[in-house]
Amino acid sequence: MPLVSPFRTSFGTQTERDILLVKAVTGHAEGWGECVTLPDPIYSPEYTEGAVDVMKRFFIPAIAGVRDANGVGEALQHFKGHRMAKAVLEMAVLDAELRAEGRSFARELGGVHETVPCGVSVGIMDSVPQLLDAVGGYLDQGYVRIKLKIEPGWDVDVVRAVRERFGDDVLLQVDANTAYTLRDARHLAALDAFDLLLIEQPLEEEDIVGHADLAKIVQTPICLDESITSAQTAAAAIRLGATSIINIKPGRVGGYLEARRIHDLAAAAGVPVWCGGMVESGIGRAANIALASLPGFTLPGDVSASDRFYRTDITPPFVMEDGHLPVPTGPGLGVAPIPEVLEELTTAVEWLPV
Ligand code: SMG
Ligand code: MG
Repeated sequence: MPLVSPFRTSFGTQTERDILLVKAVTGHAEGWGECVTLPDPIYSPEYTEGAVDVMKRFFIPAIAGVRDANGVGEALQHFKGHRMAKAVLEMAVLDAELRAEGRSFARELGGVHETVPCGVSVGIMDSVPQLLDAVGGYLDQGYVRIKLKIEPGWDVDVVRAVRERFGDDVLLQVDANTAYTLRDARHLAALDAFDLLLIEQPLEEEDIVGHADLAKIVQTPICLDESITSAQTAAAAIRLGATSIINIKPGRVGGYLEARRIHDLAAAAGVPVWCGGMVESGIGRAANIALASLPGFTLPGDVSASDRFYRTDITPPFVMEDGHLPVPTGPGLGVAPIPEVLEELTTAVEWLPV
């Protein structure tokens, strides 16, 4: 799926999204899952062809006979890692299960809101004026929170320019996607002047202690993304003082059920969470919106309208109203791919009987 404009982060530029969808066909219903891997292992160690391989070779045979989505997690637990691949299988089975029972994702997960506020993630650009135009455009559309991607050379001055142009009331945060080291601590502390909601994942994924050290130097709250791969790592990061806010991405943590566990433990620890995004199509977006409707999601997520990334979505598009998106209420995800659109975009199909 072509993106409406290039999306640049500290780890690369995307101009299109190559999406792996999984359709689970049970005796009772069909369910959809969207895998959030990228084609290359540059955001996480996983990558799309690797996810396909591990699913075919190990995961799909292992889930033969499971009764429900909980069973998927249990059947795959003894396999290490590959959480995005696990997540998409669980998601597709959960969708099928919920559709058969007439329950929505939001209801199943414990959602409490009918709409969720929309934040938008704004990529690194060629120039500051270009970025200011983009941010202005998103604010005009009604986005209630802006996230700026940063990297060395595109950080303090850029944030200052956005504050100067749009004022102090805009909810603003930054995401480094691991682009810094502890040696940059003083430099990152210069961001404290701009009243940011948070700095997302400044240091390497595995550097939990480094984030705890950084949190003592920088006043802006540290929010981990890449580092949080499970409820266990979330609990450890909170306990060590490495993160005071958590970005929950269901794919990264192995699925929506683990995402809910992180939500629950964060709430118990008084740690706010928000829902991250992986440039999902309407399938993944629907489930993310449902997750974002849980009570502990007290900050706007990277939950944007379909047209933030796609001119044509594969589901009926999610359209923002007043800075919010409606939480789907229909059975399961509440949306499914539009057959003709899906067919036109499909490059390969494989049917794997379990
Ligand atoms: O879906 O709105 C979105 C993208 C949000 O910035 C976003 N995601 O590190 O949080 C992140 C990045 C990863 C993007 S990789 C596709
Ligand atoms: Mg991030």
